[in-house]
Amino acid sequence: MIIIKLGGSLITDKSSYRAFREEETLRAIKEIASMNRSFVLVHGAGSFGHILCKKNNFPGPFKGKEFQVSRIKSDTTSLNSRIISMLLDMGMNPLPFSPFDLRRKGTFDYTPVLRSIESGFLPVLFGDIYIEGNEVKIYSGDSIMFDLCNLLNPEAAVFLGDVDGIYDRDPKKFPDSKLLRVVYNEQDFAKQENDVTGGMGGKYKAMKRISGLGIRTYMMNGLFPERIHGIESGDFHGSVIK
Ligand code: ATP
Ligand code: IP8
Repeated sequence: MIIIKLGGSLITDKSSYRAFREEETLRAIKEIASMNRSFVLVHGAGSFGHILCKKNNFPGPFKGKEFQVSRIKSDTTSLNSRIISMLLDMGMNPLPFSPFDLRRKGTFDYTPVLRSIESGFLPVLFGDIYIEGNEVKIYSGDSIMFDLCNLLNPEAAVFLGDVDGIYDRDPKKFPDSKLLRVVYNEQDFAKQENDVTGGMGGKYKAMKRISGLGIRTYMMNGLFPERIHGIESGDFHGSVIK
């Protein structure tokens, strides 16, 4: 089994509210399915989550902002529904799971996700908001990736984004930045606008924890989804996290 995260930067335009990148998402999903391996999917919220969370100062108290909470929840769910529809059109058996619904007694209970795998379904989890007391909290797809890797011990964890892998500096800001094939430690992870879960820095922390479990962990460019086949041959274009 492999666990794959479709990053919000791949499936949406993070600078534009609720801009779904339909073609790119479909290409990535088709390529993943063509590997003929069992897999679990996770996706980020992209511009269906980060923009309004930032605008409303979430995570944080929601009193007086109940409408905005409902709006964000509806947006993240609608992004997930689009992905679920694509998988249905491909004849697969997807089931959606949000941290919002999995939260129990101060932790996330993944029992329904595990049961769904045993019963032959394809779980599709996603970064989302959830409510605890008077506060809105956020659980990112990157944290979900760690939790699932810990529970399922997959052969590999693959993060797909809109850049080739991890560079020594943000490749979008510094064209001369260098792609690192093997990443041993933190790099210069520029703080991103429109991101409430730590951007590449937050992702790196999650990836490092996954690799610490002894699971092969990759960051690759989902805009060139055919590259994912390289993880089987070892001849891949992207970064591996050590
Ligand atoms: P989401 O959290 O919405 O799911 P994502 O998982 O696709 O999004 P982002 O948090 O948007 O990932 O992080 C990816 C972005 O990080 C890239 O688009 C890139 O511009 C930026 N970035 C910053 N520093 C680096 C770096 N050193 N190497 C690679 N990318 C970097
Ligand atoms: O996009 C964040 O999840 P991520 C979820 O995986 C929200 O970081 C609601 C911003």
